Amino acid sequence: MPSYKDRIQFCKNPVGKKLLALMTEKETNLAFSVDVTQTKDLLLLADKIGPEICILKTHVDILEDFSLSFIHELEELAQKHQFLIFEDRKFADIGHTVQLQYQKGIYHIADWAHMTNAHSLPGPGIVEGLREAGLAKERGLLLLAEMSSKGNLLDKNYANQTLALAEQYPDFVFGFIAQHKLSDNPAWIYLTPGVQIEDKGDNLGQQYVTPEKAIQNGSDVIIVGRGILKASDPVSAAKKYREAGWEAYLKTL
Ligand code: 5BU
Repeated sequence: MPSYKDRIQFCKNPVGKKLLALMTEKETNLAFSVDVTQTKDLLLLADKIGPEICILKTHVDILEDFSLSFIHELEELAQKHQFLIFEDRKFADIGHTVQLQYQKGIYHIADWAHMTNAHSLPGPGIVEGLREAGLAKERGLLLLAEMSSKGNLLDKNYANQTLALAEQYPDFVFGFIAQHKLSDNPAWIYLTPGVQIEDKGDNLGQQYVTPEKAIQNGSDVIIVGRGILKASDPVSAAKKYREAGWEAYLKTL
């Protein structure tokens, strides 16, 4: 496999390029999914875990005290620790509606999230709606090709059709949320959720693979939430995941 650095030239989206460069410089392929409901907890964790990660993944709609000043503080931390912000919004509507959801409402996601994601289910319109709003702000999009949850309906054919959809918009779509690599095109970046060192799952259908397994399956970025959040020492857990992810990557070179 070519290195993250060698793949920058193939990537046509600025966020994808930036991510590969940042991973190379910082030597981390760890994304932290900071699924907490209070902004002060989120900011505290972002400050502590920030040095270990390439991406901080948010679900802003679970925050009970969202505010614009919170976003400003988050942006400052992203600058301070050099990570990208990924709002895991999973858009799933027609182009016109997702464009409004991306730019308007309370969250104004397009204004601060370097990247977000969308289901491919609605077809090209969803990508076009987000792309129209996101390109001018130099944002990037990930398409959901596979999910980690038990019994999900995203089969092989769905993943392949998602890949074909992405291929139409390489200036905006720079990769996938997936459990496996879908193509040999070095431009695509794969982010994998459902990663934990103890690959046990939860009681609501989540299924886990280990960091090594995710990277062996062709993923580039491991996304870890509770493996870090619920650890007695989240910072040392993050360092452990960072090391496991990076070691596994070096073995693929
Ligand atoms: P966990 O605590 O590491 O299980 O959290 C996983 C996160 O990744 C959580 O925010 C989910 O919403 C997200 N996720 C996922 O778990 N599986 C998927 O297939 C997708 C997203 Br897409």
